[in-house]
Amino acid sequence: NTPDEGGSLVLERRRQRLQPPRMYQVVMLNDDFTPMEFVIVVLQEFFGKNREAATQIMLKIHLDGRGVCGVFSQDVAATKVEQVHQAAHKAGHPLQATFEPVE
Ligand code: NFA
Repeated sequence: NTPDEGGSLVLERRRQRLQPPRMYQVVMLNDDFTPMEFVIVVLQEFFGKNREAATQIMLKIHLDGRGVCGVFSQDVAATKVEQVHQAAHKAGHPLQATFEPVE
């Protein structure tokens, strides 16, 4: 390695060490069957939203096709998605959620 490459490697390692953990947004998808009230309750129970915020997010999903429910570390985001799927399946609704990295 040239001295210049060695310097770049040090800078790269410093940059990587300083990165905060990647965050993931849980995205809920619209469908034609899940009742609006069920979505509002899910947003309150699993995402800590109050009634007003939950209603706004639900309507955003209804109108735009998708909406962000919250931003979490990867393991927490995966758990939230699983909780939504379990609650929806138990109630017989097709409500879907997924998570994706922010940025
Ligand atoms: N589109 C659903 C309805 O009209 C409501 C809904 C909103 C479903 C957000 C899923 C997500 N009953």
